[in-house]
Amino acid sequence: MPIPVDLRSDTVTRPTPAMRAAMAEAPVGDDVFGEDPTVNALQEMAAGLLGKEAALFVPSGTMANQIAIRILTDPGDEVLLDAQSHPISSESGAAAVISSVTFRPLPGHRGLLSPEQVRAAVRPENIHYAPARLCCLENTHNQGGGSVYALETVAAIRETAADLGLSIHLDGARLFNACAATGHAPSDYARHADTVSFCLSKGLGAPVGSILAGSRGLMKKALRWRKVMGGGMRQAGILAAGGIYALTHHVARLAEDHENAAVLAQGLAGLRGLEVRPEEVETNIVIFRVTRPGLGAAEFVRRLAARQVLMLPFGLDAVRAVTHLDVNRAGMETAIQAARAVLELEDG
Ligand code: TLP
Repeated sequence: MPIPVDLRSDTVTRPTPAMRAAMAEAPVGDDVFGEDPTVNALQEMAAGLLGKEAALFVPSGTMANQIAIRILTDPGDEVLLDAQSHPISSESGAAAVISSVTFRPLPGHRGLLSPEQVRAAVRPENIHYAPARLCCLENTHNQGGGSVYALETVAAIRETAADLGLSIHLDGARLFNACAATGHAPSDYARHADTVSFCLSKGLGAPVGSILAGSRGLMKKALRWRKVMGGGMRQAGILAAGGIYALTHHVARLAEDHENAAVLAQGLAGLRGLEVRPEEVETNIVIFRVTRPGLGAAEFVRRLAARQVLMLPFGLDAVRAVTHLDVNRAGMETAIQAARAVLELEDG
C-alpha cells in the first residue's frame, strides 16, 4: 500500500528521526513549578524571535487564542475579527464559554481586515452596545487560503486600534509562513500586537504545541489562565525540544512548501471541473472549488482518497489542500494526476 499524499492539513506531519532524537535527549523538570529547562529555553527563544518580553508554551493554537481573548477582555466585551477567523469557525464556541465575550464578525478580504473596516465597526460608547475591546488578526489566514497581511496594513490597524482603545491579538498559527512569503521577521508583525501566537505543530513540524507571547505582565496572567484551562504540563520539555528543533531546522524550508502549493494550484487549474486561482496562492494553502455539476467537495475528496490523495472538504463545493514537510514535489504530481483521474472518470 503506497503512503498517501496527505494534504488535509500541515498538522499531520510526524517528527523526523532527528527531531525525535532531540526530544528523547531533552533535559526535563516539572514545568508547572517553572523548572523544565527545555520549556524555559523554548519560551526564551520564542520571545526573542517575536521581540516580546515573555512567551508561554501551550498545548494548542486554540488554547493560545483563548488565553489571549481571556486576558485582553472582560466578560461582556466585544471582539472584532474576520467572520472566517479560527476563533469563530473552529474553536467550538470557546470564547463564549471561557471569556463571555460577543464576537463582531467582519467580512475580510480573503480573511484580511482593513483599518477602515475596524474603524467603521467600532460603535461610539453607548449603554446599548457591548464595548469593543479587542481586535483579532489571523496571519496567514487559514480560510482565506493562506493569505498574508502586508506589514503596513497590520501597522495601520494597530494605529487605528490604539486610537479606538482596542488591544490586538495576532493569531499567527502560520506566522512563519507569512514571514517566508514576505521576507519580514516574525517580530516585525508581532510588534503591532499585544499578544501573538504561533503553532509549532503546523508547518514547523513539531508534534505538539503553540506559543503565546506578550509583555511580562500579560504572560503572568496567561500562565494563570493556562492553569485554569488545564494546560499546565509537567515534563513538557520532551515536547518543547521538538519545538526548539523545529524553530532551528524547519523555518528556512517553508519556502519549499510554498513552491509546492504553487505547483499544485497550477496543475489543478488546468483541470476542467475545478475552479482554482493560482494567483491567490501565497503560502502553503490551496483552496479551490469543485464546479463539475453533481460532484461536490465531499465526493471529490472521497474519490481522491481512494487514490491515496487526502484533502479536506471546506464547505459544499470548496476543498482545501495544505503542503508541509511530509509531502514533496512528486506528491504534487501524484495529487494532480489523481484529481485528473477522478474528473475524467466523471466524464465517462
Ligand atoms: N487549524 C486547523 C483546524 O482547526 C482547521 C487546520 O487544520 O488548519 N489558528 C489557526 C489560524 C489555525 O489554522 C488553527 C488550526 C488554530 C489556530 C488552532 O490550532 P490547534 O489545532 O493547535 O488548536
